[in-house]
Amino acid sequence: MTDQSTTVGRYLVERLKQIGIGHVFGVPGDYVLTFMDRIIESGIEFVGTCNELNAAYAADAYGRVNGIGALCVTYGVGSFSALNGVAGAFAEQVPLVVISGGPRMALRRPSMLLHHSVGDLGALTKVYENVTVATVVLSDPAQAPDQIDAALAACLVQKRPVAIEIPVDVVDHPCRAPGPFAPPAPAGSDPDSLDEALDEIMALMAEAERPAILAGIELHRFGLLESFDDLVDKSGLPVASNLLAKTVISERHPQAIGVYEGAMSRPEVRRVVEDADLLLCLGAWMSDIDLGIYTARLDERRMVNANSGRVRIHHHFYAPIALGDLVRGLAARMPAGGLRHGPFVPAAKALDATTAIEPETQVSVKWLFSRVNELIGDDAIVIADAGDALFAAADLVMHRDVGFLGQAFYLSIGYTLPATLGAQLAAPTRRIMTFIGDGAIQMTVQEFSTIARHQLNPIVFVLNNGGYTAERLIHEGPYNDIQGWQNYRLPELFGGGWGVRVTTQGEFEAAVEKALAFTGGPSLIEIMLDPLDSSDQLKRLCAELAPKR
Ligand SMILES: Cc1ncc(C[n+]2csc(CCOP(=O)(O)OP(=O)(O)O)c2C)c(N)n1
Ligand SMILES: [Mg+2]
Repeated sequence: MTDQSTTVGRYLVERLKQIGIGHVFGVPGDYVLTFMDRIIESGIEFVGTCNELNAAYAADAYGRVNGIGALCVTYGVGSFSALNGVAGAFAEQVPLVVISGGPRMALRRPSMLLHHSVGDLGALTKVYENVTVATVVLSDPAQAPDQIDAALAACLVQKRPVAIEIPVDVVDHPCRAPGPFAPPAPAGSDPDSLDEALDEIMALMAEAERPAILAGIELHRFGLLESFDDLVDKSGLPVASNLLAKTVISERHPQAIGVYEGAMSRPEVRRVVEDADLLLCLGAWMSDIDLGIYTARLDERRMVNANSGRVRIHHHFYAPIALGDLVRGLAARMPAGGLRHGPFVPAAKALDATTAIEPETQVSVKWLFSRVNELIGDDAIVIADAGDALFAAADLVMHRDVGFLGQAFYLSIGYTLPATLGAQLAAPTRRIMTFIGDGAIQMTVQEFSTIARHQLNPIVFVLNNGGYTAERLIHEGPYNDIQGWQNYRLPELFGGGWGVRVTTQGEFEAAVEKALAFTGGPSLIEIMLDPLDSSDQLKRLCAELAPKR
């Protein structure tokens, strides 16, 4: 007789605990209520959000900080609502477990029209297959443990979302008990390919006069920050990062030069990266944003690119090569004293300036971020939304790794307010500062209430420039206007924290002083900006994106 000592629902929550899930975000529905009971009895905290899109964003940010995140929603209406958030996690390689309830197996017959479905019960799976690395329906309790383990392994190895649908009548069905969780072995390297690639890279590095490193997000996703730090220290080389990968290294590190994003970058960062006679790109993917909308002047003949399990040197490839093996291999081969390199300016030195405060002058974007740079503490996490906030935040100097979160590739506006909830629950002792536009906040504003409900104390800066400025600068039209909100009154409406509207630098100073001292709930500082004021980065980007006549 095979072991039947637990149930499918309990098996799944036990596995979630074993892989490090402490919170699950979601919204209930009749298809998922009994599974939610299993979550609650397990000791995992269920965090109710106002809608499922926000649950996905919150779980995504939780996953970026914690290493893995999870959401739990009802069938159809819940899963479809969450989809955009899951797609963002897929695009930016965030490990996320999407659990949904499902109709009873006993009712799944072609003639049945079941509520929350689109009619065809296969439709949801077909849609989710495009934004996950595994989508499973636990239709057979005997198979469910293996399906769960395989899906979670795919999530952990590939660092991308998986979807698990658990039908109502399967939740409490007996199944075998979970053993200890064996984390899946990371994808390995071919030893000969690795050796040869290391030899070739080291020979190129030894010849180069101005080598530099461009650091990408895979260093974070694959848990390589310590190994990378070691390589950076031993090499002595300047390090820039992509915007998505901002803070894979502390930006106070003496070799960290800041974010590279083509023409959007500061000129001194651009010079080091584009003039490098050998650019070692580690775990970096080059999205159009990372390339400053193709304004980047990077020459393949002077690049080594290691990502997605392979190494490309000029125009040839080595594979399979795990990024971790390459990073550790390079560190081990670095000559004592490091490599020769060209001149560079550390980000901390380039950007540390005292910002003059003129109490009566209106706050501008440039002034704001220069001032915020001085306010960032060691434990800060900055979360920046995909309007001007994201671009302006690129040049903040963050002290610690994992100090910056933003959807720098997928760019879905509204991500950051739910992300603030998720990140703060994953990192309760860190001070979160979130920068969100007046347009973006209208997308996901309800989650301010969940932040207040849990008495979390991030500081949310709402950049109110009277609409969609990023779009205005690309192409103006009446669609870029929005209904003006009194955002500073949200804490009053949602019953927690406090808010204030500021226009001048003096008002900003008073507000931020109060917010930094306040720990009883969220602070919301609404900053009134000129509609056409923007960061230098955005001005450069919009000039590139404007329709060419
Ligand atoms: C979900 C989603 N819808 C639409 C867009 C297109 N979009 C990009 S930026 C932007 C305007 C954002 O406005 P706001 O948050 O006020 O920031 P601002 O541009 O004013 O800095 C829009 C609508 C998007 N990126 N994501
Ligand atoms: Mg705006």
